[in-house]
Amino acid sequence: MRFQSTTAALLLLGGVQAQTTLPPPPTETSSSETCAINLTPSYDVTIAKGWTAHLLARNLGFARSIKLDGRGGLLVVSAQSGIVHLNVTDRASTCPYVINNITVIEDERPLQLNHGIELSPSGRTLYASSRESVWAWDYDPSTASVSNRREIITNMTNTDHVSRTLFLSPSHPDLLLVSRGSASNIDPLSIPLENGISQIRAFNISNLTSTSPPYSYPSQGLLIGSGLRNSVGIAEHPITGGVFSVENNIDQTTRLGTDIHNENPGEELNFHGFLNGSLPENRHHGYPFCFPLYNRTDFPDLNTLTTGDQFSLNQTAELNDETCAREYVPPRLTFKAHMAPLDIKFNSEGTRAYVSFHGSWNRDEPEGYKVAEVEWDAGTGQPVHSAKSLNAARDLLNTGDVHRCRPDGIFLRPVGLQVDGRGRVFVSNDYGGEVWVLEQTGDVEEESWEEVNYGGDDGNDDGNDDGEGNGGGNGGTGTDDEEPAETSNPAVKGAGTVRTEGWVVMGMTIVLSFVGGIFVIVA
Ligand SMILES: *[C@@H]1O[C@H](CO)[C@@H](O)[C@H](O)[C@H]1NC(C)=O
Ligand SMILES: *[C@@H]1O[C@H](CO)[C@@H](O)[C@H](O)[C@H]1NC(C)=O
Ligand SMILES: *[C@@H]1O[C@H](CO)[C@@H](O)[C@H](O)[C@H]1NC(C)=O
Ligand SMILES: *[C@@H]1O[C@H](CO)[C@@H](O)[C@H](O)[C@H]1NC(C)=O
Ligand SMILES: *[C@@H]1O[C@H](CO)[C@@H](O)[C@H](O)[C@H]1NC(C)=O
Ligand SMILES: *[C@@H]1O[C@H](CO)[C@@H](O)[C@H](O)[C@H]1NC(C)=O
Ligand SMILES: *[C@@H]1O[C@H](CO)[C@@H](O)[C@H](O)[C@H]1NC(C)=O
Ligand SMILES: *[C@@H]1O[C@H](CO)[C@@H](O)[C@H](O)[C@H]1NC(C)=O
Ligand SMILES: [Ca+2]
Ligand SMILES: [Ca+2]
Repeated sequence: MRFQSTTAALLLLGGVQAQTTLPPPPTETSSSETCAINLTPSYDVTIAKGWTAHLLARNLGFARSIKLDGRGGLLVVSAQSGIVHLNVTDRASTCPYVINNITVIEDERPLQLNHGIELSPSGRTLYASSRESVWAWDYDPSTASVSNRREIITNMTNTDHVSRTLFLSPSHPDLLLVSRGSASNIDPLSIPLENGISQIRAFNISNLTSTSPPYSYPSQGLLIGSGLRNSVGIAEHPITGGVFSVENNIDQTTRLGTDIHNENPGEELNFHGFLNGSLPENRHHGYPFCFPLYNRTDFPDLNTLTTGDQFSLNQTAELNDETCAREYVPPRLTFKAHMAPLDIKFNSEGTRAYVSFHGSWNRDEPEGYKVAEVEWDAGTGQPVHSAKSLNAARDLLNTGDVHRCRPDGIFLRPVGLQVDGRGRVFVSNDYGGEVWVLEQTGDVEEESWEEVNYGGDDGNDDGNDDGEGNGGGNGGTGTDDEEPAETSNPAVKGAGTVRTEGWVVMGMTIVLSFVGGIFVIVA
């Protein structure tokens, strides 16, 4: 097969990046055949070995967050059009399909729902959000209908980042967490905490009555985290109750006057403590002052910084890398720049989190456009990989060829995630107006993967990780990650395939590890 020699060369030259740019080996496996479901994707995807993927639904408009209602319904927020209920059932096999759909909420002013959705633990109260407000309804899952609309949180309007993610804590269901992003790339309005910008706040919804006035976001609620540019995904670890979020970092970045935007700063996974009263004293995560390093190559004034350390754009007496380290909470994990994480959900065992990466626009070589898994330690409730890891996110579902992710085509831009009782992962795709379902077929054991990082302070990494070159162009669409921009779905072009990806080259499994500044290939 023609991939083999190039693949081996990439591994030798490319170090860690080779792993994400390997062309998938062609295989016969197509989950749509296994499932006998006739929705064929219009673009190629690859799915990790041991998993299957199939397209569950399409024609969903700009599909953002999704929510299983516990009674067979999958609720989908479609920005600018409302909420749809997909009645999902299994055939004789475990293959889910949609029996019928019902429009639950037709969008209209003043709603303008654009991203967030939640359900109370009873499944009887539905929450959804717009740029300005959070709304609540009584919800009947047997008829997929709503009544008694009320506005419960307001005063959230700003430009630029307009999604307001909703997260109802399973361990503390009287608290609704709401994330609000910044009004610009580096937003000075986020500095005064009382502006309520670039924050996650929690609102007590248990004492709301039908006549309660809405909470005002900036001045009420409990501050869970600040200095969070745009933390679109929020999740709670199912065993320990630790709260985590994933953050979309700044674009067009310079440091000491040098352009560093392609590779830095990284995207963040932040840890917020526990809702049982054990929130950390310091809840400021750095924005708009400090940002985490991902890639050390050619980084100006690197000193001892390594992946996960937060740096400042300039070094002044008031604000410098030391201030960053001293004053602000660093991320728990850092991901490759501009992948745009939009959601995070745990499996029920707490051994793994799934993260949707919407995909980049602000880098020459496109990244993201995938669903990845991050390994967790169920007992400690923390990721297995250290904060220095370069490869904490492992690919699960990928766009076949990220270079083809252009505004004139339909492709995979994952947004919302849900995990059902069987451990299946539902994924929405706003640019395709679709929902995918991923399922681990059980023929691979849970395996952890060796962490790759820069090791000690040898300062000698550059020669090992620059084997890729910079082809490609702008893989993005000009609308960032997070932004539910208005979009018209372009025409479907051709049929795609689902291929299974395995790290099998010439019959050997390739494992990359990093030892003392040198990449070693272990077969
Ligand atoms: C909803 O059902 C109608 C038929 O009743 C169908 O035309 C439409 O494509 C369906 N929408 C989705 C998103 O499945
Ligand atoms: C979903 O489909 C099942 C089986 O046809 C039906 O009994 C149920 O009422 C449907 N649910 C909704 C909300 O339409
Ligand atoms: C929410 O408010 C109710 C009623 O005032 C109170 O009993 C409960 O402790 C509050 N929850 C939190 C997490 O503060
Ligand atoms: C609910 O209780 C919390 C305290 O737990 C309080 O801060 C909040 O204002 C109350 N909300 C309403 C609507 O009474
Ligand atoms: C919104 O905030 C303003 C002050 O910034 C305040 O005067 C107003 O009452 C708030 N609105 C609501 C509905 O709480
Ligand atoms: C909250 O939960 C964490 C994790 O279980 C625990 O370490 C902490 O002591 C708890 N805090 C309180 C105030 O109960
Ligand atoms: C950093 O310094 C440069 C040159 O002095 C200046 O143009 C730029 O505005 C500064 N950036 C920040 C974020 O302070
Ligand atoms: C770091 O950036 C260089 C290009 O400047 C690239 O070749 C290399 O693969 C990157 N390393 C990682 C770990 O992404
Ligand atoms: Ca940060
Ligand atoms: Ca970005």
